[in-house]
Amino acid sequence: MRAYLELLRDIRDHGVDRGDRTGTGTRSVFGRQLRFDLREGFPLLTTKKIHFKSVVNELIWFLSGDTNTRWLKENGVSIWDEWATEDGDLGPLYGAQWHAWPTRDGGSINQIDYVLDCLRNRPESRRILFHAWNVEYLPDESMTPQDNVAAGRMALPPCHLLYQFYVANGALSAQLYIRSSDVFLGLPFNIASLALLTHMLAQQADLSVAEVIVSLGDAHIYSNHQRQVETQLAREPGSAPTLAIGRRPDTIYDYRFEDFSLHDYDPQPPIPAPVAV
Ligand code: DHF
Ligand code: TMP
Repeated sequence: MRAYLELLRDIRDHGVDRGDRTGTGTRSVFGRQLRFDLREGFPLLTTKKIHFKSVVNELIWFLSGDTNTRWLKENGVSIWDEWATEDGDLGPLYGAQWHAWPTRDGGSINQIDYVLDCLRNRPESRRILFHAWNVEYLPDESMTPQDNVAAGRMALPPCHLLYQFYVANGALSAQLYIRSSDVFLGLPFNIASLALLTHMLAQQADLSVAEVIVSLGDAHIYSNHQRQVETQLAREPGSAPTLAIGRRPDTIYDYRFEDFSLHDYDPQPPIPAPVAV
């Protein structure tokens, strides 16, 4: 995860100060790429403790097609609470678009099934991807997340948008485009989630794993994360943990938190930071 710490330093030292939608203020750079080799370990930050349970359960929740925070809450995850309605509703965001992209005839397309079909039957395809940027359901920027949900739109437009996969020598790689990246708070989750998804798809398609790559559009540090960034940069990274998956579920939709275990994850203490809503 040294590349992650270098990105924080790059933004701190070379970024441009800009206003943003939340009114918090950011320092940002545009267009960066980070690569992690999954054969060298699982890319989870060691310079602060990451709540791995939130990463796993959020991904299981996305894959199930769920867009209500109820199941997340029941499973100890609160990272989506600020954007949900009182009923826990978030509108048709990630889960809906991944699992059930709406079609003109009133049906839906499961993009995850499509990806698995490609990995199993056409691994050399250059079309193995899924996308969440469904323009018809994007929020109206002049409205609150909750009012957008009430109007049938997403609470927040997707940040991690486009997932593409590549198979060579029986090993799976993945690249994710993130249009807007909260580098201190969101990015460690996004990297870990991409790595986890790659391990799950590889297991389901009988492949080994290779690299994960994140490509960032607007990569920013919020002005109220500056102190936390300095704390983190003063810490020395430890070695990467490894991920073990305890069984092979029948389908990509049957994973549970208990199926995953991290070995040798010995992080430094958490660094709390406010999330810009
Ligand atoms: N908005 C903003 N401004 N930044 C985000 O990263 C973000 N992420 C969203 C939704 N909206 C967002 C969904 N993902 C946290 C992590 C990921 C996430 C939302 C929030 C977070 O608060 N992380 C804390 C504690 C996590 C926990 O204990 O479960 C952290 O310290 O990592
Ligand atoms: P925006 O829609 O104005 O770009 O605000 C979204 C914020 O959320 C932005 O700071 C990026 C951050 N974000 C992540 O970094 N990763 C995520 O997975 C999500 C959902 C949001």
